[in-house]
Amino acid sequence: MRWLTTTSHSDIGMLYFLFGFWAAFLGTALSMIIRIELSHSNSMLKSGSTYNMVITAHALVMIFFAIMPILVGGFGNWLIPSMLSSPDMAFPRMNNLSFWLLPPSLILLLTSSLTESGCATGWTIYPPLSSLIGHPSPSTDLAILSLHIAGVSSLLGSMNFITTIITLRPLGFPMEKLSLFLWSSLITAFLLLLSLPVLAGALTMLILDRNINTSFFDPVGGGDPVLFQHLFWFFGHPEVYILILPGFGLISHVLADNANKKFTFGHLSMIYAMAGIGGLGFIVWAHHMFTVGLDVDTRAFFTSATMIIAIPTGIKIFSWLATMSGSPNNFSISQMWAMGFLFLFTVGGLTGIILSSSSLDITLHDTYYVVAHFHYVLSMGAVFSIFAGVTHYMPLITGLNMSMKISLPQFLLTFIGVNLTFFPHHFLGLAGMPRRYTDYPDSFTFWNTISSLGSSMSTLSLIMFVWVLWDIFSMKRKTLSFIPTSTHAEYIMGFPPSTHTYNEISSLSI
Ligand code: HAS
Ligand code: CU
Repeated sequence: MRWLTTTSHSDIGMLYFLFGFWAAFLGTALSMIIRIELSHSNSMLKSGSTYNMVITAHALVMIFFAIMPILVGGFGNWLIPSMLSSPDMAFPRMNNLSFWLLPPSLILLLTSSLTESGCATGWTIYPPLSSLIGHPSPSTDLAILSLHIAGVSSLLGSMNFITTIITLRPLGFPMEKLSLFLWSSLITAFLLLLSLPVLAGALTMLILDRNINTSFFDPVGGGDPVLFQHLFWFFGHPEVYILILPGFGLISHVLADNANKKFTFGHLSMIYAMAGIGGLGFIVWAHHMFTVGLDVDTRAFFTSATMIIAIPTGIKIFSWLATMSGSPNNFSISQMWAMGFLFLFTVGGLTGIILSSSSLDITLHDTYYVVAHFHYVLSMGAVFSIFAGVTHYMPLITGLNMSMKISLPQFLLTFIGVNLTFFPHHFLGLAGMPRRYTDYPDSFTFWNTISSLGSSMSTLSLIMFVWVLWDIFSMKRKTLSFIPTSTHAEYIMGFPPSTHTYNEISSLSI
């Protein structure tokens, strides 16, 4: 029962971790269905719609129930109060509510998949496919309600994060000296706060179109389906930066700690770079819509605005490299994950730049090239940053050390697995293989088989991670003390521990 009512940030952080890891397994199981289906030509699944139901569930589970809960909820709750030296979050009870909205939301999504033929719209839920005409069963309504609830959970969390970071700093502590994970969480929270209401608006209009005969997205009644795409991507593009920014924060700490430095190279420019990525993230959404018939000036604008994001991102990549140079590094397991992140995220970022060119995107849109791009930035960017964070902060969270003997092969297996899975997608995309189909011409068989082989390796590596965890808890190699150099506010600045008292904190809570 304690778990239901807890207001402690570390308990809630642990709940987020457990929930997120469970969902990651679910998402991986769904991805195995996808890769088994695509391991050879011809179809094993009953229909293309069943296949699309699986890819929809895979994407939504991974984005909303695995990566966001782990990176924002789990690491946010563990690290924000400890980096601020404050005893808890600003609104501890609201924190509890944020977490407990997630299980009902996930249950709604799973119920949706089990209802009639499921919601086969893709995570983008474009009408008219998601309208009554494309999806008459209530499964789509259930999926929309699930997203609504997950959105409320994230909105409550983001208000809590913003209030905590701004108001619970040690007295007089300058904002620009806050650690980079705090900054990444603050900017992520603002992105959530500004983008989620737009998604909620679009979802509400869709549910009204489906149920009470409005026609926001139906041309027959004067509506426009392209309006949905604008609203969705006004949320959707900032969302992809929501998925990666907390990972950026973690990578900064892992690299600085392993290089025995107090700060990441260019601390202030790293803050501006993250703010720049967050801000620009709001004016590039139509790069997902180059094929809907935008006029040439609009396409020129969205191409240029998107390309400019390479600048702040480049500042981050080169500052991380500079952080590593100049002092002996501790090549720990967390450093391996962080270095893997640097290389693979850059590969994914560069294919993003290629896609941002509207002329190239006309042919590449909705092909496997896009699938390759976003898995390099997500499965290898966001996921590697999670592993870097988990392996780095394991001693802080559990007081126990990890064994390099098992975790190094686990890292190598993942590294080889994900690259074998997703690198061939570039070739398939360039050859014209479209997304969201169950079958393909025989000439695409070779790279698809390699990709399915790679995905079996990365699934094995996830199972191996359970062994890593088992080893940690059964061997009980205790750490004597663990104060990562870049983690504690007072340690960095020589500030006394937080001057806030517990009473002040609880008077803030709702
Ligand atoms: Fe993306 C589609 C463009 C970053 C996630 N992206 C997606 C989708 C997802 C996603 C999930 O313009 C698919 C959505 C769907 O279901 O349809 N993306 C970019 C660009 C960046 C970018 C320009 N994406 C991300 C991140 C994600 C993510 C981060 C999640 C974690 N993305 C696109 C476009 C599409 C797209 C198109 C639509 C495609 C379509 O047709 O559907 C940038 O933020 C990346 C910046 C990073 C780098 C690497 C490091 C920088 C260095 C500095 C030097 C580089 C320079 C560039 C100066 C650029 C090292 C030189 C250029 C050369 C070619 C050498
Ligand atoms: Cu985008």
